Amino acid sequence: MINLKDKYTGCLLGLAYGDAMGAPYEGGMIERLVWRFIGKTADGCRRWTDDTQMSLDIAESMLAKGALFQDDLAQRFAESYDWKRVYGPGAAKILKLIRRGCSWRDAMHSVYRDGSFGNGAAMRAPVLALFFYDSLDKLVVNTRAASEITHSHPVGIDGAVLIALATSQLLINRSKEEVCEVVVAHCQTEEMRKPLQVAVNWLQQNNRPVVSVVVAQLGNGITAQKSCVTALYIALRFIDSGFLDMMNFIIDAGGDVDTIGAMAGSLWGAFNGSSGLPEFKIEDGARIEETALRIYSAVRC
Ligand code: R7I
Ligand code: MG
Ligand code: MG
Repeated sequence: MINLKDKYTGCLLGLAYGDAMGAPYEGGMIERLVWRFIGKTADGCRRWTDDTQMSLDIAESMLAKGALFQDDLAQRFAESYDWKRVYGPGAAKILKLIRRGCSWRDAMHSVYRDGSFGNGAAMRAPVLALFFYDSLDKLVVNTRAASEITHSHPVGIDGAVLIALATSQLLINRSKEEVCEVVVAHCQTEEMRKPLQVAVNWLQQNNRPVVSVVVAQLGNGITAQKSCVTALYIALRFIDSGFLDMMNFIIDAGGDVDTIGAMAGSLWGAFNGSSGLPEFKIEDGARIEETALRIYSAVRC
């Protein structure tokens, strides 16, 4: 049986591995070319992107404050913003506004009137499960609060809640069926319910469609609707296989590879622990592991 401490580091490192392994495949020709030049540290470690950065921001804010404070978190998101981490276009605008002194409550509606339904809240949601894995209610409330700063659209929030809940259930060794039950019970939007039903049916019937069918039915895009269920489905399908088998499937699926990789990577790591992860030279690996252990100590004492 994998111990909880190993699952904490597995979850956060799994997120960063999925992000860093997927990043070279994200975007068009120009983005990929730029990433060839900036995607590695001087000592050959693979860099991660906004997915990991915003997860670390949440962890550091909550560890410093002892709870989730939206004002502090918004400030940290804004201070960490760096174009080299390839943020989503709407999120980048919001964070730059906050940096210039605009309140996050005003900034969050400045790009999309109803808030963003991008997958930017979901990609950073697994870390919330590390804080609240033992209370579904607290996990939902805090995930919503952490999402709202940049993604107040109901679909953006629904995707984040889905990923946070699934992470929490895998941390406590729930079966695929139990994970699906919890996420279906909490799903609030039709946009998320539709692909979720498809994925649940595939998992129940042990139907293993080829990658093109997965992409056609569940999506591989930058919106929550087109990526969160995809990541959940792939993580559950590969939960008893190797991390690299899962990542190869995600790379073949294409699209928003770093973010589907980050979400699926954290789910896989939450179940299998860091001892199941492959050897991989990643930027700031020690810091990521230490952050997970600090959360573990804060939650368990
Ligand atoms: O969601 P977000 O932070 O992007 C995250 C993605 C991940 O792939 C990261 O790795 C990074 O590369 O970016 O950024 P947003 O800009 O808020 O949302 C992403 C995209 O979703 C937008 O650029 C739009 O294409 C789409 N989108 C919307 N389109 C129309 N109307 C999000 N909300 C809306 C909307 O309300
Ligand atoms: Mg990214
Ligand atoms: Mg991405």
